[in-house]
Amino acid sequence: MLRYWTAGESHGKTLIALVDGFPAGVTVDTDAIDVELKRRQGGYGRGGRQRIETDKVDVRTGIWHGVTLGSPIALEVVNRDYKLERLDDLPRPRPGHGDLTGAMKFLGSIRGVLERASARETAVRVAAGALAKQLLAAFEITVFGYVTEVGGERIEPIEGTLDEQRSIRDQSELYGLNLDRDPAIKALIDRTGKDGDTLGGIIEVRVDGVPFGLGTHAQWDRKLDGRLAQAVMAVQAIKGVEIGMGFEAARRPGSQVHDPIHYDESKKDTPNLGYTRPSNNAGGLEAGMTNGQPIVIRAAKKPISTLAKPLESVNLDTKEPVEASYERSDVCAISAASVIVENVVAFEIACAVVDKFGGDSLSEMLGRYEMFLKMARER
Ligand code: EPS
Repeated sequence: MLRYWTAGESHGKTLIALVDGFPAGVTVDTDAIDVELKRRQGGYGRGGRQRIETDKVDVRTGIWHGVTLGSPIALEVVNRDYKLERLDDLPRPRPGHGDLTGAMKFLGSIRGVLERASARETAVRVAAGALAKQLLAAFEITVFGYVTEVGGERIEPIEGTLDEQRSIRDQSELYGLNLDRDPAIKALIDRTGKDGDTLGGIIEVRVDGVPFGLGTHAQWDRKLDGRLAQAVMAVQAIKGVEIGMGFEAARRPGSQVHDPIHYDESKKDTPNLGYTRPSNNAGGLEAGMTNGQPIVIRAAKKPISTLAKPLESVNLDTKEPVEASYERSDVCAISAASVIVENVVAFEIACAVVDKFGGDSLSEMLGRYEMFLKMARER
């Protein structure tokens, strides 16, 4: 069973992800993890913190000569802006953050909760996901995330191969797939920032190369759609998750929702084993299991809750009305969120691959994977 936990506060000494159950024999490329960390720090509309930090991963345990051992892997990203001991409590809770809820739940300070609730923690979730991608690469599974909406403005993705789309995304300061839309949306982010306000948006993640049978229908907590929804919803500020056609499927008759099943002998050596579908409204998942089609998952992110022009709040000591506190923050972090969601999805897919083809080492897993494909083709 592959899993991970994180530790660390936004302005604490360090951030750590502890990855357990990762198979032996995977060559770890830390530069590739750092590329993802850098992408997470970027995107148009980010705040001053990203000029202080240069996030880099340090693989502290679980590798030898650059190869995983099958033992727990501790990933560390050190905070340059370590100042937690010098920070005071926050007096006035910000609507939308964990300030009020956390202070009540823990009968304590706001600072003690906000430091852990901050999206800074996602740096090590990205590190864990980027490590998981290196396992998925051995199975030729790719995970690709991009922004499709910012503050209600659509970025209609331009069609193309994965390489073409990746090249567009990596040129876009918004991490979208339509460079023509960027100037207007960047101007919107600028105007919003000047007004002391913030913006959210929508992210889409596509997983290609997925074989049949990841996840299972047999028990509710092992259905892969449920697992993915939990991982994505658990990213800071995500308020909605859709798979495939998502909410739109509720508005249509079944004949316009379900993907017909065809067979194309020439595709039998691909992950769909020849079972092609003219549409993919299911988003690659039926009965909690992958169906050989790409997984498509969308996430809705609310705007950052720290507003330079603060909302109404209450002083927790006097109960008097006050303006919410303001601390340095971002105007729009949707691009960063696309990197985070991409990587948490990658980790969940890697968990499902380990569940299905699990072994102690990558070579054993690959052997089982080949055997499964052969048996499924012959079924
Ligand atoms: C973040 C670092 C934080 C914020 C942001 C995400 O840095 P600081 O609080 O020092 O400015 O920019 O955190 C939040 C959005 C939040 O709500 O706490 C990061 O590295 O992603």
